[in-house]
Amino acid sequence: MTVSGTTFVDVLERERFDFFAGVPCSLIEDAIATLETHPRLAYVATPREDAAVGLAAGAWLGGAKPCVLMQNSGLGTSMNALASLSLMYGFPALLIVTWRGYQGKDAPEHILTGAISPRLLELLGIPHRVPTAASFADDVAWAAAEMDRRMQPVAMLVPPGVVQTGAVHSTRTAPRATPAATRGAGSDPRELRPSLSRLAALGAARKPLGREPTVHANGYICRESFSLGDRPQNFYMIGSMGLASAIGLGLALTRAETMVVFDGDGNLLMNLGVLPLAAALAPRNFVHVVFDNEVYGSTGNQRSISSEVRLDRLARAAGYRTVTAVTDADDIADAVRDGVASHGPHFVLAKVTTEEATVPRIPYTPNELRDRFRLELGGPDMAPQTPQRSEAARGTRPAPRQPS
Ligand SMILES: Cc1ncc(C[n+]2csc(CCOP(=O)(O)OP(=O)(O)O)c2C)c(N)n1
Repeated sequence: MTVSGTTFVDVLERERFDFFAGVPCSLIEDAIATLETHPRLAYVATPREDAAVGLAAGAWLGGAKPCVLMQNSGLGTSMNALASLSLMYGFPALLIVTWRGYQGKDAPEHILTGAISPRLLELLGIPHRVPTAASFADDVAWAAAEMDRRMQPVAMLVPPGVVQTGAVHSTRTAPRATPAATRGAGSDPRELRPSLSRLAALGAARKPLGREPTVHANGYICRESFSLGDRPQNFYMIGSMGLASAIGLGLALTRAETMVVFDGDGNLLMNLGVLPLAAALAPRNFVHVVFDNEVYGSTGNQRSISSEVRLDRLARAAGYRTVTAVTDADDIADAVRDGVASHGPHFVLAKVTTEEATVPRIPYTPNELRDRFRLELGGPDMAPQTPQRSEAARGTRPAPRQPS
């Protein structure tokens, strides 16, 4: 027995929750898909989980009864917002936290967080229950009463298998009411119409690459790229959503060769501050490619706000040296080729469809991924190379750390 996405939302509505915000997790994809198309309730897709905690505080002040939906990885992201906002002021909210890494069984990136999730909530002083499908409605009723009684957030730590998945695909199948690029403040009347799948776009972006180290954002970007052919210069992130660009930037600042990042729209939005950071530091050897399908594809195609906002315009405003927005295989390959061959930082927005290939998981352990990538860069004893930096960045950056 599982709680269907519809029942999940009905139970929350019965307890008068009327404001929903968060970052998706595949364990509750049906519940989010139900919320996305709900006639009365709104779901706000926030770039990060702590932003959802902030929105919930504002919504409560505004008279709403807020619910924040997140994966337990997002609990880490939200620590400060919970401690110095929700708990300090006393803002009630229901936190629906999915429990990846439950009982130590999951992909490597979830194991540690899974093991400490209940303790993290205890340390914060956030009461929580672990619902079963049978107890779900009672547990929501308890949480709703408890958060108002205590005037603080209360959590439900939801293990896999409690909420049904795979039965509702709102964004995947629902046509848009209006074309993405005609809506929202950052829209462009000359719409970028994606025709390529992410897999095809990855293939095009990889074509001009030789030995350039390439950091891949987590989720299907890694897996689809791996399926096109593994290379030791590929660093696959199997966790740490949002940080591929920061890792690439760290590499570009400490090495001479061109560093490529294959990012996703959800990943970039989670760490949007990297755009002004890259522009301000201005490493010449940084090529930032974003495969923008306007959804969180890896967790079930929940819509991301990049359907409303042009990420290339944000990069241009931030000050990347070149910014290109492309939809076609040849244009993607050309943009990456030009990026590798000329001084950056470069930003390439590749608009892609939501199509997803059936591809295997990355077969390497995190340590294997780390070691083979570092070996490819010259091994554990490698000396730092003189990085190519812009004039603007000179003098603002500490010297590269000596290897220990
Ligand atoms: C902090 C955190 N929150 C949520 C997740 C769950 N998660 C894994 S991949 C992913 C979607 C990534 O979206 P995007 O970068 O747009 O790439 P796509 O899958 O669409 O290609 C999400 C939400 C996570 N891993 N970490």
